[in-house]
Amino acid sequence: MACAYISLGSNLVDDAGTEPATQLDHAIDSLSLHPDITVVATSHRYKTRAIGPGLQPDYINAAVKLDTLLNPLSLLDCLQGIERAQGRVRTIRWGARTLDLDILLYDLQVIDTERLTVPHPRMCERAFVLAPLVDLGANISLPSGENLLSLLANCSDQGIVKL
Ligand code: A4P
Ligand code: MG
Repeated sequence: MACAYISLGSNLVDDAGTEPATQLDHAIDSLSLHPDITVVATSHRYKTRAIGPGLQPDYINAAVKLDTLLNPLSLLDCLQGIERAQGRVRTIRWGARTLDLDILLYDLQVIDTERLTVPHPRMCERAFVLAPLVDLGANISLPSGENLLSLLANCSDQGIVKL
C-alpha cells in the first residue's frame, strides 16, 4: 500500500452549471469509490488567485491524502479519467479548467518520465499547493528533505484565503 497526496483545483463552472467547489466534492467522491483507493484525509478549501495566462477566475484548491494499491501511472490514469468525466478540456497550458488533479507525492518516490513527474515539479513554490498539504500534516516528508512550513513561508505573498 502506498501513500499519495493529490492536489485538486477548479476555476470554471462546467456546462451543467456545477461550481468549482462542487467539482472538488465530486472528484473526492469518485476517488472514494475506487476499489483500490482509500481517501484518508481532506484539507481545507482555499480560494486562490490564478497563476497562469490572461485574466482567469480565482481557483478553489484543496488536497487529499490517499492510501492506494495503484502504481503511480495507474493512479495518473485514474485521475485523468475523473478529470475527463467532469468535463475537463485541455486547451492552453495553465488555462482555466473545470478540474485539475495532480499527483504531488507518492511515498518518497522520485519519478521523472514523459508522462509523470513526482514530486510535482512546481509544488514547492505554490501556496495553493503547500497550504492544503500542510493541513494534511506539517511534517509530511518530501524526497528532498525540505520542510513544508518553510516552503510555505516563502510564498506568503500569493493571495490565498482559507474558506
Ligand atoms: N504530469 C506530469 N507530472 C504530473 C503529476 N505529478 N500529476 C503530466 C499530474 N500530471 C502530471 O497536465 C499536463 C501533463 O502533465 C499531463 O498530461 C500529465 O501526463 P495537465 O493537467 O493536462 O495540464 P496543466 O495542469 O495545465 O499543466 P501542468 O503543467 O500540470 O500545470 P500545473 O503546474 O498543475 O498548473 N493557479 C491556482 N491558483 N490554482 C491552481 O490549481 N493550477 C495550474 C495548473 C495553474 N495555475 C493555478 C492552478
Ligand atoms: Mg495538471
